[in-house]
Amino acid sequence: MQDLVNVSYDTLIPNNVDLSSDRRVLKALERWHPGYLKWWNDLGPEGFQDSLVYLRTAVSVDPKGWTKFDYVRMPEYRWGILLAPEVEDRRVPCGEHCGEPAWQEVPGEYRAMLRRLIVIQGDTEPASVEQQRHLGKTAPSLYDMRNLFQVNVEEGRHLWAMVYILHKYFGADGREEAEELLRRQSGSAEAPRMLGAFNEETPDWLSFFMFTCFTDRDGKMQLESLAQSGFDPLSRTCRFMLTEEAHHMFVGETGVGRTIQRTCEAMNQAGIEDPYDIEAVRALGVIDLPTIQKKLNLHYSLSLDLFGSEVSTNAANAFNAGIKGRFRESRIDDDHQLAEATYPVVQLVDGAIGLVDMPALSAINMRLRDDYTRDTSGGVRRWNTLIAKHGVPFEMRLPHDGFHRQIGVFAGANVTPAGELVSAEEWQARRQEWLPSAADGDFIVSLMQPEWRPGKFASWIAPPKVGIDNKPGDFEYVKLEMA
Ligand code: BYC
Repeated sequence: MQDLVNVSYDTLIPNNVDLSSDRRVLKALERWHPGYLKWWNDLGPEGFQDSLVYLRTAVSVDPKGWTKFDYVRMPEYRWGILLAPEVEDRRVPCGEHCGEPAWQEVPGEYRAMLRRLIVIQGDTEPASVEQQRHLGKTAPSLYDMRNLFQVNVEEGRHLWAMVYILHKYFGADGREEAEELLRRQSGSAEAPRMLGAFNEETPDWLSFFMFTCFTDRDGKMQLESLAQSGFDPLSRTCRFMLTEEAHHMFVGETGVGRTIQRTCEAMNQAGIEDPYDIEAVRALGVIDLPTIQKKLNLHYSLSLDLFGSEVSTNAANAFNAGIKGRFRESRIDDDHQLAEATYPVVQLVDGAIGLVDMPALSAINMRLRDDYTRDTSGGVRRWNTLIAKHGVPFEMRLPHDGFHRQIGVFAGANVTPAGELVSAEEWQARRQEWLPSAADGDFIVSLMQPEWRPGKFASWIAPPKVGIDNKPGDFEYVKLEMA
């Protein structure tokens, strides 16, 4: 019997699921592996595949010490299959089966629903790697380059996590779905990725930081919901993915924070007090705060779309079946069935935005989105503290939930970031006040000059407070020459 906490690294596919005694699944995964490597080489980080990168690899699922740092070439990264330890006597936490023993096999009646959720989750992981593949070339430091690659290899591992579940529990159609996950491509006209935000471009590093801050946080919320699943293998795999996800959001939040910090420092040094004096601020080689706010507006609104419609039968069915719970379901004090409960849902009524009480069961997506907004606002508060510390009169704000939406109640509505409904003409006329224009994009791209000397940072971003794995400031996180 294999050690189910520490990971076995003596097989081609490191794992803590005793793969060596599961010949069928091992074979299926070994057949999938070359296609995965081809995908990584073709659509993963462009260049740098021969560089030695200081990466963490999971060696255990013990939260106290699960990781090991070392120099690794990315194609040789040990992508493994790791499930959090089984919780003894775990029960279905919600819905009509609430309190029954959690399922160790796929319940037949929910097979299609489960497969769809797993495929959607799986689809986002390689999509983000594809979106970020050009960024290495313009990395503002070796520290940031390492963080990018760390995020990328772990998103690759999250794909493995979903593919394992598909192969192990979904037979021939699971294998087919696993192939499809390598076939679809972010931004492709013929076979795009499944969710909107994963077909957008990530043209610069500020977009990357916003993406890891806002879109990875949607990932966190969705994984938290799937970690509540009554289908235990899915719950366990998502629980471990969440351990890795925390670093991705750290990269995003501190990346935006360091960008803001550098802007404020440069303004202070030059004696510029007006944050809206955009030309003067840009002339300092930093990104002005109003443009950072526009990027925030874009990425936050794209990420809200990932929660689906506020009122959703799909979400109600998944909750009722016990295959997707609410955020921290097991800590909520109610009947976990939502038989009578209501939840306030945003609606457009008679040309105005209002809240209407709806059956809570149908408002599961709305509730998760509200939890997300709360979770997100902490980061924005920290950025504002930083700005205030520099004495710059500016505050970052999350835009209204109705701003710039494609999915749900607000799809197609003309809502300003402040939450006012305006005419389509007015919205279009003011669009460039709220969302990055082509010229804003060009300016940001013009700043994306690589800085690859150890310990040095590009003009527009401040160094981090501490290094990764407590390494000193001039640590060589990526060895660019072939070793
Ligand atoms: N784009 O009832 P509805 C991450 C479709 S991120 C396109 O409103 P439902 C990560 C929907 O599929 C987390 N289509 O929504 C982050 C449905 O179509 P069908 C990824 C959309 O089903 C960074 C129809 O509209 N994980 O991990 O309740 C880096 C009506 O659906 C969209 C998950 O999302 C959209 N935005 O909820 C790396 C978890 N929204 O089936 C990774 C799994 C809706 O009628 N997925 N539609 O043809 C789910 O839980 C749900 O499917 C959704 C949608 C939350 C996505």
